[in-house]
Order: sequence, then C-alpha cells, then structure tokens
Amino acid sequence: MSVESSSLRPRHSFQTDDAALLPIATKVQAGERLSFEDGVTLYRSGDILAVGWLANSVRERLHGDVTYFNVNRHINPTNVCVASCRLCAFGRKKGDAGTYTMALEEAWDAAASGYTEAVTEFHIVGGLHPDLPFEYFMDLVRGLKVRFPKVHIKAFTMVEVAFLAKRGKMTIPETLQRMKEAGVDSMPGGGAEIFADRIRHIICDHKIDGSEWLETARQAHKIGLRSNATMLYGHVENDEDRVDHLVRLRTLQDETSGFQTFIPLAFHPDHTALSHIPRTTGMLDIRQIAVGRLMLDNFAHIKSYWQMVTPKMAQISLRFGADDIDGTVVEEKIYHDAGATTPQGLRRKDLVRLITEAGRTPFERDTMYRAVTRSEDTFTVAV
Ligand code: V47
Repeated sequence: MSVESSSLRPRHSFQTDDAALLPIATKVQAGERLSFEDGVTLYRSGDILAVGWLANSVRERLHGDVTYFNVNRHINPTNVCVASCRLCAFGRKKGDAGTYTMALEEAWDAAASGYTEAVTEFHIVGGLHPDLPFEYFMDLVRGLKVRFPKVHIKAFTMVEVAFLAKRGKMTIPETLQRMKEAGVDSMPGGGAEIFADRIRHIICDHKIDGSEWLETARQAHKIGLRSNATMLYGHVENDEDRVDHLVRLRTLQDETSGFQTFIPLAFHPDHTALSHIPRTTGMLDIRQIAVGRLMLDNFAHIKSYWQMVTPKMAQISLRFGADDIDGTVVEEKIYHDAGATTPQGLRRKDLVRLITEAGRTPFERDTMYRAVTRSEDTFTVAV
C-alpha cells in the first residue's frame, strides 16, 4: 500500500526542546552556511527529531519528494590487497586462503550475470593488488565499454588511483587521464574513511592520508571526472573528527563542484581487526544522514546506502535528509565479508516499493542523475 506523500510531509513550524538548535534552525531556514561548532551541536543534540526536521526541510527544498535510485552492478575484480586496514574484512594478503583475482573474461562475464534488468552503471572497486599491472585495469574497462557501450563506468577510488599511479610510475593527473581515455566515466567515493590523521593511523594506516585523498579528488574533478564522497563512521572517531571530515569535503566542493553525492558508511566490525567495536545503532545512522545534509550545503545529493544501513533504515532516512538509496547492486562483497546481514542485491521493483511506501516519488537515474526510462531489458537516458 502506498502512502499519500502529503500526509507525511511535516507542515508545522520548527519546534525543539533543545535551545542550542534554535540559532542553527534560523541559519538553515535562511539558507546560511553552518559552522564547525554548529556541526558539533547537531551531533550532540538530544532532539534527533528536530535535527531530522531541519535536514528534511533542506532535502525537500532541493528535491521535493523525488528519491533517486539506479540499476547498477558492483564488480570487485580482486580482494588481494597490500594494505592491512584494520577497518576492512574484504582485503587479503597474496597467498592467503580465500583470495581471488578475476581473469578479464571472468570480470566481463560477471558484469553480464545476475538480474536480467539492464544495468546502467558498473561500480568497480577492489584491493590494492601488488602484481596486477595498470593495463589489467585499463583492459578491464575497455573490454566493458566494447561489450556494454551504454553502461556508465564508475570505477576506482582515490586510494586505488594513488596506488596505481605509484606502481605505474605515473603522476596522479596522468593516471586519471589514462583511466578516462580507457572509458572510466566517473569515480566512486570510497577510501575517504575519516580524514583526521589520528583516526586514519588506527583504522587504515597503510592508505593515502586525508590530504592525498582530497588532492586526488581535486585532480579528478579538474579533468572532468566527477566523483562521490564517503565517510566511514561508528568506529573510533569522535564528533569533531566527523565535522572536520564534512567541512574538508565542503571546502573542496566550493572549489571544484565535482562531488555528486555524499554517502555516510556505517562501520561493520565483524571479521575485522576492530571486531570488538559494536555495530552502529539506528539513531547514529539517521543522525549521520541528517548532519551530512545540513553541513554539506553545496552537495546536491545525500545517499543512504541501503546495503549499509538496511533497507528499513534507508527508508526512514528519506525523512531525515536522504534523497537517494543507491541501486540494485546485485553482488556486494565488502560489507558482507564484514558481517552485513542485508541481501547482496535488490530488484528494481523492491527499490521502487521502498521509496513509494516512504511516501516519496521514485526516480530512476543514471550515474549523472539523468532520468532513465526502460522497457524490460533495455533503457534510455534522457539528455
Ligand atoms: O572505501 C570497508 C568501506 C568503502 C568496511 O560512490 C567498510 O556511489 C563498513 O565506497 N564496514 C567502499 N565499511 C564502498 C564505497 C561505496 C559504496 C556504495 C556507493 C558508493 C558510491 C561507494 O567501504 C570503502 C570503505 O570506506 N568499508 N570495509 C567495513 N568493515
């Protein structure tokens, strides 16, 4: 049963028991930028409904009831990784049990397998393999473009780009340019984790640091490769670390306008070196969405990734600032290795149902947020 959207829309004026939120509400309603201190106040407020109301007002100002989703497929070409990130359960050292690396034909076959609904996006990320040459990844992309010329390729995190550049003895701009020429259309937002050095040393000591992640994103945006941005929360970071992360993303976005979507990622501790940390709660998940929406005033979209927070929480978050729930995914590995209990993929009709029952209007998008119309196994993108 679908719900009349107008019956769920908050029509009343802002109300709160938390006086600290009043000046923030005034700024939000005037469309003014929030400060670092405002961000901390939002994280600490006991009135989550008021924080959510404010975030929802921004979401509705930007998008009304429209909620975006796509029909995509994840491809993780290898789980062999030289980094030993304590946050990760997916990467394995070369020679360890459970490693895999797809031959190119295998990766191309994987791209075609799964649901029959024609995908509009391949999302490709993987481990930092010590031996795979740069050309393996370029051949992978070129082969996908030949086989699926209409499908958008969103591939390689800033971390992978920096690693491939080093291995191929190229600069970051050169590496990005060659990726683009091979057929990469945009980049996912992974690997950002939390920018603060103190936290990065604990959770992902072997990765590029926060400044390098931001610089790689800057270079990508400069050559016209748009990207997403993520933030991993719910481990050892504090409120100030989260706000610092958001403000640094906002500052780069002021400069490049290259980020499309912000995606908070809930830490999944199982089978990681941080398995003693409890899983995030619904309240924390909802708050990340809301604070992200309020602080990132120059980001068009806030995504509640259903794989991470469960389809049920993703649905609730559509009233707390999110306007996107990601896609069908089909085969998710990174969070499932870390204990995710969500399905590995959802059908298009399931996503439509989640959105409709939240009283929102489903909008199938391509990666660039253009409208997609489809008939069974083919699609058209509005230009
Ligand atoms: O970079 C790794 C995170 C990211 C764990 O751009 C973990 O549209 C939780 O970035 N618990 C990869 N998170 C996924 C990602 C992503 C996902 C969906 C959409 C988009 C997009 C990007 O997953 C990694 C890391 O931050 N991650 N291990 C873990 N145990």
